[in-house]
Amino acid sequence: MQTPHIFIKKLITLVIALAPTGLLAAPVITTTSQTDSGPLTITGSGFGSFDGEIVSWDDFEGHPVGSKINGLKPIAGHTWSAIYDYNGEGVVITKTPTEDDTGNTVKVDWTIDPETIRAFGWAGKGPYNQLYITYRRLMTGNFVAATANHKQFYLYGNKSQMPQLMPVIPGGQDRWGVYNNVSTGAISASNPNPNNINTLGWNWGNTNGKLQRWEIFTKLNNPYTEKNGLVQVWLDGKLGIDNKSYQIRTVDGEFTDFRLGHIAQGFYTTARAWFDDLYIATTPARVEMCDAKVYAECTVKHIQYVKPGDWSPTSIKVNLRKISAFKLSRGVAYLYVINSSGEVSNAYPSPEPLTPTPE
Ligand SMILES: [Ca+2]
Repeated sequence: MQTPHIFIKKLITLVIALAPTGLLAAPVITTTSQTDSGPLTITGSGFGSFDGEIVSWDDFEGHPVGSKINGLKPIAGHTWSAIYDYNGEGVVITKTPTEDDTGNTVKVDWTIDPETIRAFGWAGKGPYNQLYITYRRLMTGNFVAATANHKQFYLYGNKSQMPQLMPVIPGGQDRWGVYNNVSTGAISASNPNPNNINTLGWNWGNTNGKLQRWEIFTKLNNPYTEKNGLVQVWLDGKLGIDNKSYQIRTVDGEFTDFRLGHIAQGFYTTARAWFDDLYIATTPARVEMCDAKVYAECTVKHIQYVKPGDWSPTSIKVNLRKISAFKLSRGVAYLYVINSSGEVSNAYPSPEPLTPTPE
């Protein structure tokens, strides 16, 4: 005969064992605190460990306007380089070309030293089997769906340059998808969406000339023969591509190169793009500030850079950034903690007053 407290202990153990791990791990923000001009401390539970490394973070404010990208050191991660060792004026630091935003950005300009492929990032790193990639992008140019082939970035791998992955408007189409450069692209009953075309109507027309936040999370299929790879894309906070059964790779390789800007085939004589707040990590764990109380309804959303050493399961230290973006809109913003499993916390109102930090 068991004594009641032993029975209860066993019952609790059983309940914990049966509960989905995700439920137990969900992050909760309980409070924030801040001393004068110091970092904000976010306190709560379920933040977990950071569980990865930041391989790129740059807001480009530390680089003088006019600097060529080659050799610039980001705030965190790999030194920037241009593809094909390009060292001309086609990839340089410029001011953001919009009135409602300030600061420095990277301009990729295919029209200078005209070339179909112009891009920057890093090569020969990792290898990586999982990456969360985000940036703000503004692109212009005379894209023509019938003739143009445009890719925002390229991930290359270490097995004869495979695996690969790229946000793409496939040739002859005008809607954004994500492609591994392996599939035939042919639409069939068993493969109705081979290019992972988005479900929210993102096309050249409604992404051209706008400064927008792109987010891509990918996890390679494992083993490489299985169709269990992950590809998710958010544009201004909205999830428009969500494939959890993609065979990204067909070889036993992983990603080693990242090149942002990339191909503007068919319109390279007019194509220009500006990129800012470029962040890449091997974990989706991060802090976001956004304009909505429901995370999936965020439209203005800015990543809050956290050094991995400032992240613990119950507390995160962060210097808030891009606060002015929310002051200009509704004056209210919400903090979110996303853990390394991609689970999103409750919305926590931004601390008052919204103190802008130098940017
Ligand atoms: Ca910037």
